[in-house]
Amino acid sequence: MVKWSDKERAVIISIFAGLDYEDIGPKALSRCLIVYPWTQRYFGSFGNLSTPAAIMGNPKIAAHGIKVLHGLDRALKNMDNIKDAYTELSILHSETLHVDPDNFKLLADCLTIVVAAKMGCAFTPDTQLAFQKFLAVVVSALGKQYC
Ligand code: HEG
Repeated sequence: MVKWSDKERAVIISIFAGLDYEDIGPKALSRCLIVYPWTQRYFGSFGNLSTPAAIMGNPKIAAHGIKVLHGLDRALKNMDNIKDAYTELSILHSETLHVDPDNFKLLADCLTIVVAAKMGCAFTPDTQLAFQKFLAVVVSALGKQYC
């Protein structure tokens, strides 16, 4: 089981408390689709993804980015059992959506960059440490039901 220090818990809770899901979610997902274009293959039914501008202006991508961020609330509320909290979502991504689990890390990295850009100087190394640890646990949990 993952251990969290009081400081890590406090940092993670405070990052999410200050997060504008409607801004950060779309930015993180669209960055992932632009920087790692092969991730677009899962969003074939989402309409125009032909240019970075099209991706950033695509309302379905924006809505899905918000949904993904809300998917992280589950980890936030279950920090001591993130693995079990993601069983269903891991099965969905594996068996139904067939998302390559390597992509979870790519999206997590894009989210880190977007959050860092938003927080500026407040995104200290300690903050980065806690946030990346949190995302690494989520990424691992989402990959758990793949075999
Ligand atoms: Mg996934 C659906 C969360 C990475 C592709 N994703 C979903 C849903 C959630 C979610 C909450 C909705 C599930 C439902 O309707 O029951 N996704 C989620 C998280 C992360 C992640 C928390 C990683 C941090 N997803 C991810 C990645 C891809 C992907 C990297 C592809 C590159 N997700 C994907 C697709 C769907 C979901 C294609 C279905 C979208 C739809 O058809 O509406």
